[in-house]
Amino acid sequence: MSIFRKVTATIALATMLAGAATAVSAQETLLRSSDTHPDGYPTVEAVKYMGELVKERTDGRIGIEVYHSAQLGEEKDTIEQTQFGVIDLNRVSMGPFNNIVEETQVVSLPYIFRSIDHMHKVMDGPIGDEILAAFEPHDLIGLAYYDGGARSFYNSEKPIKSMDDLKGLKFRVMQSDIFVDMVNALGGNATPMPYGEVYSSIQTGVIEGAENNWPSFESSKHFEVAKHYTLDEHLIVPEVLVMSKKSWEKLSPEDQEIVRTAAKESVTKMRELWQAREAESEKMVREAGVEVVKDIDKQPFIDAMKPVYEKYVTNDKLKDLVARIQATE
Ligand code: GTR
Repeated sequence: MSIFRKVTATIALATMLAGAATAVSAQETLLRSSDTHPDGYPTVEAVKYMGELVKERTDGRIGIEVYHSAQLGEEKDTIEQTQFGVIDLNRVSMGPFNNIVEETQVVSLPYIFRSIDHMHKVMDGPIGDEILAAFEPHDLIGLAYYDGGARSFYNSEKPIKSMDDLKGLKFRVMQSDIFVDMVNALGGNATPMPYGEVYSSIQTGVIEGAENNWPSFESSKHFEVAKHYTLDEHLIVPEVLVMSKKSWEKLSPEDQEIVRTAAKESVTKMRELWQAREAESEKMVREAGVEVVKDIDKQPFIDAMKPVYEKYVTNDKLKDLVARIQATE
């Protein structure tokens, strides 16, 4: 997006949201939360649940309205709007934060986590807290982490059974340089683009595929145009719920505590919903005739990531984080 279009979009969004931002009645504050996913998706439902908790605990003074289905824009743009305070809350993947909050690069590295359990142990502990705190200098308050499963490649052309099969195929990645280098290091060609453009780009042959987890592969309907899914699980990127620092500072310390606690409590709910949705999505996608390659030797993929680590894990802070994540049992 050009600067001019971005500014225009920001003004348009601010105008659209003005009024909704604050007063339903003189006392009520309605926080607007953005999500790229459709209604019913685990992240959307988890933030709604958090909203119920907040409403209950503030006797109806503060509520949350979730704008799902990318109604407020694509992730990269909504992050900027959240920094500006035009959007109050935002549920996003850590990937699009990579070029803003350096620490998020570490958890976006391919194969940094050995399993979902490993990711939970790290993000639920002091390392997770440290990364949440790293958002604040960038005008954002990190509230909680949600699950994003494991991301794997899918494409319209052929089953991928080894790294060789990725050669020459063009894959969409989230807008972060790490993912571009990741795909290139595996022998494919990477094209960063917003999530909302992926379906038509595969359909029209601009790209051959993309990569994502089961629920997103299903809910985005990408499986209709990409019939080959290989569970190489190259990324386990946590998702994060952030609040605009501007909106945060309008709340009293007591209300901040209520919001933070409710966000943390919504995590358990999210994980339950996520597990159920993963199973449902897998079933739906398999029934739609997608060919799934499950047994793939991941070692060559892991080995190929060495240059990506070398390029991004450059300073002492990031080296230390990587070492501590790897040492977490
Ligand atoms: C999903 C994630 C979204 C978005 C999307 C994408 O798994 O939940 O936040 O990042 O992937 O690929 O753009």
